[in-house]
Amino acid sequence: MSKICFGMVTLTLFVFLSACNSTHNSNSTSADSTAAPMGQNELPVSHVKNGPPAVPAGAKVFFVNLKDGQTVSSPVEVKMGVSGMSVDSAGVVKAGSGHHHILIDAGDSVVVGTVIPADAHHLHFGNAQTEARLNLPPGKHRLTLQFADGIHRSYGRQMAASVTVNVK
Ligand SMILES: [Cu+2]
Repeated sequence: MSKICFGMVTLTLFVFLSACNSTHNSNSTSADSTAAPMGQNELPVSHVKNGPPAVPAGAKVFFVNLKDGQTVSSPVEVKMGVSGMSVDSAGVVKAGSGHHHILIDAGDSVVVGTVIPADAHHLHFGNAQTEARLNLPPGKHRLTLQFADGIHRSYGRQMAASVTVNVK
């Protein structure tokens, strides 16, 4: 019982802090140069308001073992690759870091800064996984790798890659 209560308090506090942080960010865009460093979890200023940390130049994601147009059988083994950024568990926003997502028949990227939904078409790999097995029905399917920050905010098109596979 007390554990549950503690959890709820923590969650409430987290939401409260997040809300404060959002408000702070949106109100301080014109005063960023005067903002004092607050700690290592503070989000760096980026090109998107309340968006993820900036993507390092040249960083990208790629399917290690799948090529566009490849015929595969289900369950489909997927190896998820990234270069120029590191893979970490979800929870904390760190510059140059994030985790993988696979979009199944759900477009070629998620708009930068958008929190990626969690449903049957948007899979999160928030334990820093780099491999997955997908059960897919026969036919053509569009698979998209989408990298996002520690709180699931998409890094956008630059950190996305897609292939169409033909499931036997
Ligand atoms: Cu996620």
